[in-house]
Amino acid sequence: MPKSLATKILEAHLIEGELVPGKEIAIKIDHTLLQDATGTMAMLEFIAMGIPRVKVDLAAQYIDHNLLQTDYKNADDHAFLTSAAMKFGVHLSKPGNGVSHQVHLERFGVPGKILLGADSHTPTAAGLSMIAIGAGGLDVSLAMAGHPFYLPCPKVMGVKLVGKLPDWVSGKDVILEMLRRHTVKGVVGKIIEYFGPGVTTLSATDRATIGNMGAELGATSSLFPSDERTREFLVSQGRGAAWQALAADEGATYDEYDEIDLSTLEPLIACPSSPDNVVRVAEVEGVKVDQVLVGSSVNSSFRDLMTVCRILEGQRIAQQLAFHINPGSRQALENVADQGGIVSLLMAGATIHQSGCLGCIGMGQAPGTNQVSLRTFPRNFPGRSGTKGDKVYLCSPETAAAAGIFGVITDPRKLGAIKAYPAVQNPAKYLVDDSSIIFPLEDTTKVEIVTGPNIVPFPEFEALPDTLQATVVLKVGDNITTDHIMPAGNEVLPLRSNIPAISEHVFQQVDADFPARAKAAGNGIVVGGENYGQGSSREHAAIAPRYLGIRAKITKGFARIHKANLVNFGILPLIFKTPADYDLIKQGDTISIPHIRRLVEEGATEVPVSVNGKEIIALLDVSERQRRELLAGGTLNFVKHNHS
Ligand code: MIC
Repeated sequence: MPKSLATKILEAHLIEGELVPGKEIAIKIDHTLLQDATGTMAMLEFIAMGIPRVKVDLAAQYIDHNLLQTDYKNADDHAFLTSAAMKFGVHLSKPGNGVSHQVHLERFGVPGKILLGADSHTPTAAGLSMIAIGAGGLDVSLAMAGHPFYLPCPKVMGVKLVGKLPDWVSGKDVILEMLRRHTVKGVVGKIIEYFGPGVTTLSATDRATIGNMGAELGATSSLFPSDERTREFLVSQGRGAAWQALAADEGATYDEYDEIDLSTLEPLIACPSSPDNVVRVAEVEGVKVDQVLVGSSVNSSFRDLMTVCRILEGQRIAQQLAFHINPGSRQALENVADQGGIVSLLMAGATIHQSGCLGCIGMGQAPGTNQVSLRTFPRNFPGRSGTKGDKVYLCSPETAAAAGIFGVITDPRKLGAIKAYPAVQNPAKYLVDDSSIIFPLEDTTKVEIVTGPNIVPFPEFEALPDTLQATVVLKVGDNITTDHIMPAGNEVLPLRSNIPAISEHVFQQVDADFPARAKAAGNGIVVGGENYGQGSSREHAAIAPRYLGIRAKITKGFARIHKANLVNFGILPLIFKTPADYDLIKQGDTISIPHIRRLVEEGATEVPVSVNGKEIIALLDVSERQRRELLAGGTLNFVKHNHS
């Protein structure tokens, strides 16, 4: 039977299970990716496993998130990560070298391999035909130690691309169209495989943009064939030998289908405050813009930056508007400089920052009160910019540049009156400079791991009790993001290796009293709506609530990575069997889950829960392996007990 490309790559990596959608499978991981915000904890977890050297083909540690050094904390973490990477055979990309996803695409990605990254935007590597999956730090550290990665086998959704993008429309508009159609929860549990004649019209970096924001659809991963455009990109990086042709078999069928005619797409924009709140740019024209940010984890490649340079060439940024560039990598910036783009940016009045995530996770660049900010970033969840009540729009580099010139949201096609569409191509041969990467050492015996006071020991967590009595500490609605649960930003991110300290910020924006209430309750439960925990891969959104005593979450549904993280740290991920039962529970209620230990042990998928004297049924949809981890109080306890 003809197979999809996703099926072929998964089959080649399958270690346990069968490729039956929804059933747990274990796959071999070829590459791992850590960034610094998730990486300190993941590296500590790796160290705790006592393995002398990573056991994957290629492991990379990037320093791209916590770049502001307002005190010793981030600098301490950078020193720790550098020393640990050198000790364990991990490639280390230094601060300022770029965003993990962009650098991995440029320097390390290999078609047909599987990449596991402790960052939800890891699927950017779709641009190079990799199955790249975001996961919690613990799952990535286990992969570094040579363990397989467990996940529910995804369905494969085939999206046929036909036609060619019109001028002033680019990769960002394709993924915004997907978000308009499918919403932030529409693709949970699926890999999106793009195919069809339109694929060859998209460069590797446009494909990377589309892969990156597949995370916003809830997709497990996104995938493109490896074709001439893939080869062209690898050759331009001096890595042509890594290329191989990969495609679905002729006549392959998919679990679900969609089709996009690229030639009919228009410039699109995601309005505040969700990536799926998508409209045509033309519909919101005229909104006054205060800030424009181009770059960070998506739309920060050479093509994206150079497009902005060419549009701004000979123009001036509108007065009272701040226009910032966050290059995706040092390499992208060097190549833009090489082709004269920097002068255009500077003369237009743009500000150029170091390569990194920066404002995308609230590491600086927060907008002012009531200000409108247009960003080429992947996310605009409420408050994520660092400003409460923020008004953040997501758009393409073309739309960002148009707003920069006109000072208001403007359909970039109107720029056609000023100049021809630049239609920037990636260089045939990039300037390549790997001097900001520390490559693995052969002999690591002399490397000492450096830790500072910012790194505090990981807390002990208890095993699952026989019966759980707990208070509903918080009830929230649909689409709660991990940014709601565990905010990022300049104040909180430096606490990622200090669980007691970071836990004081849990649900900070939703309900500032949450930490105190949860601690006072002893055992706590959080009740949520659909797609609970969407967004980032940060395992701190599970560890910190667990530290505060949260033992179960009962929701109408979970996002994939967050659910796995909950199990990893011993929190029961329960789902209302009857969604209307959500209405029976209110904050402050006492809930009892009798004999929960026995039920988990016996493999029960339906768990009776007593709420105010009434019994409701919650579903526990976890694998055998996850049951053992839940019983132990989390994966670390499970691993410790099974190795002692
Ligand atoms: C994000 O974009 O939300 C982040 C910050 O990159 C996270 C990772 C983290 O919280 O450290 C992600 O996407 O997984």
